Amino acid sequence: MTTGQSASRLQGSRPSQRTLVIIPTFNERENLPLILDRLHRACPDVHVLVVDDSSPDGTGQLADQLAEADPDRVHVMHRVTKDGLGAAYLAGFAWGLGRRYTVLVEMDADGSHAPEQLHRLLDAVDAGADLVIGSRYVDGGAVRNWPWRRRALSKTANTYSRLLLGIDVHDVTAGYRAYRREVLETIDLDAVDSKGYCFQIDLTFRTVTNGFAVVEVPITFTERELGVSKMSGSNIREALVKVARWGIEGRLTRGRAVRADDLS
Ligand SMILES: Nc1nc2c(ncn2[C@@H]2O[C@H](COP(=O)(O)OP(=O)(O)OP(=O)(O)O)[C@@H](O)[C@H]2O)c(=O)[nH]1
Ligand SMILES: [Mg+2]
Repeated sequence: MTTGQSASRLQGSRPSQRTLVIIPTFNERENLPLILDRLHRACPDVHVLVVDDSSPDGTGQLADQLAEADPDRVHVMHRVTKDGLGAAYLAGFAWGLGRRYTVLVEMDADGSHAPEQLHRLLDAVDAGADLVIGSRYVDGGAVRNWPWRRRALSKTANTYSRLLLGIDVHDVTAGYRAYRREVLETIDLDAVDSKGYCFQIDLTFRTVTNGFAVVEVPITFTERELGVSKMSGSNIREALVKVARWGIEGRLTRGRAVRADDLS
């Protein structure tokens, strides 16, 4: 008898054939139609889940209209209160894992994560990576239109996290990522309570310590042109305190972070 896995290998199927792109939104009315249009032009086969936290600007209702126009590919989750990026992604992961998606992607609504570069992440998953990070800080990666203060904050956060956690990932705070479903099924998502961009560090650390292969592929990150940032001082404090705690607890079983070329 043929197992499911060997059957899919025989048919030559790739994990990225069933990809869900999760887009959390809070007040992204101007950006949402643009990003969905770009995404489906670049990758017509991916499905999207918009996770909206009752945006006062009506992003949730607009998402419903977009889903009505494209019911197979566009889905919407409405949450009652604004509860941070981390909680929105956790809800989105649960939705995707409850369905048959094999790759779950994180993407911002504000255009910072170019849908035209999504294929780089998906190709690396298909080549065997468990988590692919769209990285600003590997060769070929770039940041466009960021003021020096944002650059400095991001670089400092990455150096701080790398040193304290002892993980060999160059862009640990990056929010453009693709997870193979097995990663999210394995790591203890119920224990994750990081809200802001610390969520990305938290999940990277858990992925690495569980021994999964993390690959960074270069992307060009572009500062948002429309709408306002939700980055706050409390986000930064949360990351500082938690990363220090994880580092000090020394609960590191060091996993292996590899670059794309290590897999080939
Ligand atoms: N559902 C939900 N989405 C959120 C929340 N906070 C931020 N987002 C979304 O998460 C994505 C990233 O948020 P941004 O405000 O761009 O934060 P950032 O990218 O860290 O900051 P910038 O660099 O200033 O853009 C965007 O799509 C936001 O709309 C939240 O509390 N709930
Ligand atoms: Mg942003």
